[in-house]
Amino acid sequence: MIALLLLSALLWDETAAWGFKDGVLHNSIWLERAAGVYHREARSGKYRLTYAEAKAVCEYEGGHLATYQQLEAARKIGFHVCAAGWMAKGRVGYPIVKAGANCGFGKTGIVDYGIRLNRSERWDAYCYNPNGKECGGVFTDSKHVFKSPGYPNEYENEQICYWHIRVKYGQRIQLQFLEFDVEDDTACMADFLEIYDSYDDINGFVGRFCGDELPDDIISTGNVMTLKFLTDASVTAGGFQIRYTTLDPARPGDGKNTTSPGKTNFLAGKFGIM
Ligand SMILES: [Ca+2]
Repeated sequence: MIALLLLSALLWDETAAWGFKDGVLHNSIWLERAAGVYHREARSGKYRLTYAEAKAVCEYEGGHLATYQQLEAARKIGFHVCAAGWMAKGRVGYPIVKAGANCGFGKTGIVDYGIRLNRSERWDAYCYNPNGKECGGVFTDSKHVFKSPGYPNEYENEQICYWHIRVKYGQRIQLQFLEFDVEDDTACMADFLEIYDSYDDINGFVGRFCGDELPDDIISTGNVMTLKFLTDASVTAGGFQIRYTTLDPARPGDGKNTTSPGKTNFLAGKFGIM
């Protein structure tokens, strides 16, 4: 009994460690997702999570570490990640859809490292949470409307959402803000939405937005974009709806005209991710 209490105290500590601290949300970052399974790595980078930390990462948002079967189900609908992560019961592996020389030893399937005896080894995490809040994810459709979690109700405190957009190679992404109301402060330190002209929240920073003024349209340079929404521990607001559509540069007029009243931020340069 005492051991159980100690264990739950330890787990609680681990979970709390992934919450807010000094006004900064220490959490892992959102990566790919399919069939309720998603891949997470520590904010400090790849292969930094012990088994207990990986468990805490998943449980922080109401999920748990994915089982081998759940990872395989996700793989079957296209979940392909070239990074080993913890699964349930201390197993480590990663899902490969497309065989490649640099990843998965040229095979497809779950690359299985087996059940690890040393739970202090550091890997990424594969979480399972089919009922997760509509907060983040990977989108490949030609258009979609993102809503802040809970919209049209106010968003909650201590949220962190990553929306990654990846459209066809050669296409660009146009973001149009339909509704926008995020707790206002001078430097957008409390709650904010950040836009990145890349597939992560490190490169291609476009802007940080808060308040209730509708930002201008934003058009990507390439076929990927990332939106990151982060809220602090107090004061919420109405939230937002943002529509993205794809632009095909080959089609005359696309990328030039805009249906929005504001000016369009056409990002310079061009790159793509297949
Ligand atoms: Ca707030």
